[in-house]
Amino acid sequence: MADQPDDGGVGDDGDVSVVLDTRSKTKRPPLYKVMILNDDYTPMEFVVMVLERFFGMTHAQAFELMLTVHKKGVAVVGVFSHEIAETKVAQVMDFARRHQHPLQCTMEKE
Ligand code: TYC
Repeated sequence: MADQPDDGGVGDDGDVSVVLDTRSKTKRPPLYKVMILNDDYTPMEFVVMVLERFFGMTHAQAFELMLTVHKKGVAVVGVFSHEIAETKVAQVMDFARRHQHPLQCTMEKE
């Protein structure tokens, strides 16, 4: 009885049956850290404005994070899906360029 060779999911009627594994192999989409980098020229107030405008921070939060970047060189300003992260980076880079500041914003897979 148990000695029949495995039909590989193809029964007598030729239909292919597959056992679907419904356990939690659902992949969450990868998240991306958006970071801003320190430089010697972008005014502190401009960085604060960027953090308020594009990352929804209060003035106090923005000022504190700006100081962290100023002192440490870089900081994560938020974590987003790939599409949102790309949009944030583009918005910041465009805003900085239009104001002729060298502020850099990058993203990195978490
Ligand atoms: N270092 C700049 C200055 O002294 C301020 C600054 C902070 C620039 C954060 C960029 O991401 C930055 N004017």
